[in-house]
Amino acid sequence: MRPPLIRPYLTTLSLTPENQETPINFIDGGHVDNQLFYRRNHFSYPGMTNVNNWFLVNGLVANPRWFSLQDLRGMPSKTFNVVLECAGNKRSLFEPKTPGEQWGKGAISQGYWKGVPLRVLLEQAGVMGNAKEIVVQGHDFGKRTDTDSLHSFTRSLPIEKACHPDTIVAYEYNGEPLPLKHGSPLRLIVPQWYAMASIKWLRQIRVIDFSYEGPFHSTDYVYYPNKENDEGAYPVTTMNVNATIQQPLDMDVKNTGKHMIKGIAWSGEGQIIKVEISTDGGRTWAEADLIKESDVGYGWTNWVYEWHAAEKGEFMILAKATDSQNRTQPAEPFWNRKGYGYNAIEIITVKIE
Ligand SMILES: Nc1nc2c(c(=O)[nH]1)N[C@H]1C(S)=C(S)[C@@H](COP(=O)(O)O)O[C@H]1N2
Ligand SMILES: [Mo]
Repeated sequence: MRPPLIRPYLTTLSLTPENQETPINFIDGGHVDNQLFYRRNHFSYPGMTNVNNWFLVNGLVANPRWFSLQDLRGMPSKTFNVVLECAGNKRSLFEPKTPGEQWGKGAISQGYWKGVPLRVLLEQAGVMGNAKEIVVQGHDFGKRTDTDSLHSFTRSLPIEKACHPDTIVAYEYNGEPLPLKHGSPLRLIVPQWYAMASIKWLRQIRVIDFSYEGPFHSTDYVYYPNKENDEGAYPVTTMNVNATIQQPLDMDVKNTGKHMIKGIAWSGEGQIIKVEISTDGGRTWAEADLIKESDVGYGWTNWVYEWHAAEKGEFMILAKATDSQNRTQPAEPFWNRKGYGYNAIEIITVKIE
């Protein structure tokens, strides 16, 4: 008899809109199955009969035009392993706490995205020399708690990032058409940026020569260092260098002997070059083995460290990643009012008996 199929599932934060996190402790290897990919939505899903198989490129372009799914399928494509991390990943770890979805460590996933470079589409539309930003709109819309009017999920991207050769309009995930919940039929994938930039259900891209302002751009996804005022605010863009311990689990109880400590590390700038582990609360550190992926994509790096637990007691295990820009995880998180970009050194506790 076959053993029953037992597998992890998503953790629910809210249902309408749907916000659920990946069981990150139980993700093995490189590519998250679409069923286990975290889901982050600001509104109800757009009615699929309203979502067209095409989107409009207009604004400062010589030839405003539509691009259909069929058009894109006929063009040269790129496929990358890209990690998407919500800017609110690990928000629940902030002290004092910050309002918003109380994500644990699972607002992150990755897999193979296939699509056409946005710059090719912008070139075909004849983007003009004075272009400064592109304003990207999704099909989903609704009310926000801070206004009565309806808003769509709309944000802008600097023209340089829009024209980066690896910013793509994706139509496949892990070799299948994009899942409905992850932006079908077409979504933007912006490697290295927090995932609010990777807009789902593409409806329109407008090229502009000024600084766009909108609630999902200049109210949300902004770091506000102060609780009481907006001084020193600046936009959320690239992912911070970060690491998560997948195994063992926090507060696990183990026997003395050998234990594999494993996890993931990622960064929005450059590559992960080092993950250091401490099994004595940060007094001493040793390097974990990095497991190199064959493709140089924009994915996370898996790592392992063999721990010889000789003595009994409670042990604080720390993980600290460093990237090729020499950015490393801080001991203290950078607290900000909306709780974005948490990347303090990862800590769990394990009891050995
Ligand atoms: N149209 C649209 N795009 C969106 C969002 C959204 O609510 N609407 N959420 C953004 C945010 S904040 C994140 S973290 C990712 C989540 O992508 P996923 O649901 O495919 O995991 O999508 C981004 N793109
Ligand atoms: Mo997000």
